[in-house]
Order: sequence, then structure tokens, then C-alpha cells
Amino acid sequence: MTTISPSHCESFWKDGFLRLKNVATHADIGTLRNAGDRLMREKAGFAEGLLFDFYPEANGLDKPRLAQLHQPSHFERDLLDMELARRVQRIAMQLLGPKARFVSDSFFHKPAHTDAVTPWHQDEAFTDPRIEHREVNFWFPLQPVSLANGCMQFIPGSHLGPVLPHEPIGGDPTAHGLECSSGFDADEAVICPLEPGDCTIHAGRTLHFAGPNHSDAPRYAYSLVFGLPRRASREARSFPWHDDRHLSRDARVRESRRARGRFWPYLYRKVREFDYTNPYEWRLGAHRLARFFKR
Ligand SMILES: O=C(O)CCC(=O)C(=O)O
Repeated sequence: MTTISPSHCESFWKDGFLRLKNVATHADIGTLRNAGDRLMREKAGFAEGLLFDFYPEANGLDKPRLAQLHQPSHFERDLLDMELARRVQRIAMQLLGPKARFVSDSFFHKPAHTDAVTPWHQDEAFTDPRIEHREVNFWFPLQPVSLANGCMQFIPGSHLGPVLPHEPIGGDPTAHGLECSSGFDADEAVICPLEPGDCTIHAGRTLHFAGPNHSDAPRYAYSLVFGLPRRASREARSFPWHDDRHLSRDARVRESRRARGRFWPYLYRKVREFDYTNPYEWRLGAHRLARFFKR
């Protein structure tokens, strides 16, 4: 599938999510699965703070409960050269308009026999509240998914409301993951089992959840996020759940940017990904530089 129908678009903006069949080919799923296996085995991105556990990390990442590798395409450039990324961008443009551009990709790994859930959350709760993110997230399971191994679940219409209160998982300030603490009814969840090749799409504000993996095999997923150019938030808002966190990931990010061998690749990626056409990005860049020189 390379485009979606107007009724798909309408249904997406009404419910805040959509299920699509046969977006990726079997070959795409094989390529993603091999890349995900290899990158996770090699712990790619750990030193850079891009690989982390949603739950508090014990002993590095020896026994993750829900591992996320953010930006695997930094380590495996071919991921974005796949026809799949272009196909997904065309659908993102149908949903958001012609300015939709690639924002990020991620692998998610939920080990076999784990009670760990992906808690109810809105992706926007993870962002800086001063910035407006208008994004859509395409989530591809890399094996069949059902309630037994942690398929996605969504609360219809939740994207139309505000960003709800969140807190670190279990109230633990060392947890990387957030959970929504109030303002919704989990009984309204729509459960979305999928076959490999199918995907769900959700908006940045749509409440979603994935249950435990009670199967004998790890559950892998790959997500691609596309968004409109960022702009200043029109509302004055604060996300207090970002305060007083103690994240091992942040420490790794800081250390990695100080390490000469890692700083230059980081800077190269920032320059390559910079949206030169967006004046707001220039303002954000100037603020960041000013802060850097003040230190
Ligand atoms: O794969 C998962 O369990 C969670 C994925 C997710 O929350 C997301 O892609 O926003």
C-alpha cells in the first residue's frame, strides 16, 4: 500500500489512530528484523544514550524489560534508504500535508516472558512543552502481535484533548519511560493485533499502551515518526514530570558529547538533519549555541 483513501484519513483524524494492512513487504520485515537483532545484540547507541530501558536500568542493559533504540538509522543508514521509508512518508504527507518530513525512527524490544508493559502514555508528554510537535508515528511489529505478546492499544479521540498528567514509571525518577497518571478510561481501549507488514499509525497526542509479552519469543517493533516543521507552542504549558529526573541515559549523552570520537559524528548528524528552511529551528539553534558559550 502506497497511499491511503480519504476515508482512512478521516478515520485517523477522528480516532487519532489507524490500522493499515500490507504496508511493508516480507522482505522489508526481514531486513528490519535482521538490523534490529544485530543492533540490539551489539548494544548500538548505548554509549550515546540512544539505547535505554523504559524501566530503571540495572547493570547497564543486561536484562532490559523494554529496550528502545532511538535513531537506529544513525547506525544503519540503509534503514532510511529502504522503499518503506518513502512509502511511509507519502502516507504521512497525506495525513499532515506536503511539509511532513522524517523526524526519527526507533526499535523496541520486549523480551519473552516479561510482565513489563509499555504504560499508557502520549508521545507528546516526552517532548519540550515550549515546542509544538505535530507528528504521526508508524508502528510496525516484526512478528505477529496480539494481546499475548504486547500489541498496541489506543484510546479513540484522546488526541483531541490536552496532554494529560504523566509521571515516570512507578514514580521512580530513574525510569526513562513515562506513564499517564489520570484523565482517561483504560476500558475504552481499542486492541490492535497485527500481522507482519501491517502497521498502526497514531498521532503525537493519542494515548497508547502495549501489554506484557507472555510468549516464548521476544517482541520486536520498528517505528517511523514523521512531522511538520516544529514551531513555538501557542499555549503556555509546563510538563513538571520532566523535573527532578535522574536518568542514566542523560549521563551517557553528556559523556558521549564530551568524548572526541563521538562528538564529531554527533555534530555531523545534527548539521545533516537540521531543517534549514524553518526560521524557528534557527532561533532554537542560536539559543542552544548561546547557552553552550555561556557555560
Ligand atoms: O513498542 C512498544 O511497546 C511501544 C511503542 C510506542 O510507545 C511508540 O512507538 O510510541
